[in-house]
Amino acid sequence: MVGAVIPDSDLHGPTLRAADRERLAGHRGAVVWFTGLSGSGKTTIARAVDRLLLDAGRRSYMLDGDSLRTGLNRDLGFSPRDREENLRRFAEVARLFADAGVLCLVSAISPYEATRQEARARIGPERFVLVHVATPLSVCESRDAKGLYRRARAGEIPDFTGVSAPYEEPDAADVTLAPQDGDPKHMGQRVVDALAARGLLDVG
Ligand code: ADX
Repeated sequence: MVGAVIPDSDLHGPTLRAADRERLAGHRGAVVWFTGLSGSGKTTIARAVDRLLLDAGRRSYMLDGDSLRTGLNRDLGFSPRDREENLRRFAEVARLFADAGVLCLVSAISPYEATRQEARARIGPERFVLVHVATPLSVCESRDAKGLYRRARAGEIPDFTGVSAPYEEPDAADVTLAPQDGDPKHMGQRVVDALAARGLLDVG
């Protein structure tokens, strides 16, 4: 029967500690944070990672800029202050997923080094993996899947990352992916390999 024996201590502290949940899941709770320009391929690679993890029996969940910005973060725009708040909320939500024993895949431009470092510190460096999708601006702009670069160049979108707002290259990415590293599926596999090498896909 479920819950037949409940230690008294569970009624007074956190009911299940993160370690208990990880044991249940069979792997670590962690955050894989993809940073890079708009159109760099962050979300596509995160989808590949999501699929690979699911097929390997690991629980993962994706949070991406476009989806959070229509809900939780719909009050926020693209000023430096709003981007910082956007990413602070990303980090808080991702941290909860990690506590729940899930491998949380965050995909957001996250253009500031300081904000990425704050996310790493808040979530915990032992369970935070920064993936830099280092697709050059010229490539992102030539793809222009959403037509945003063209509009930004025409002055229709202010503060556009890479055009009229900064993107600070990460100082210390755990994984760096460039176009010559292959297609999104190969890149996804590289990320999964990095997670395995860090011991995040099993409980020790
Ligand atoms: S972040 O800078 O705060 O991390 P986030 O990843 O949530 O950005 O959102 C980026 C997405 O919003 C882009 O992929 C693009 O579709 C859209 N967008 C709209 N306006 C802008 C802008 N001024 N700069 C960058 N992206 C924008």
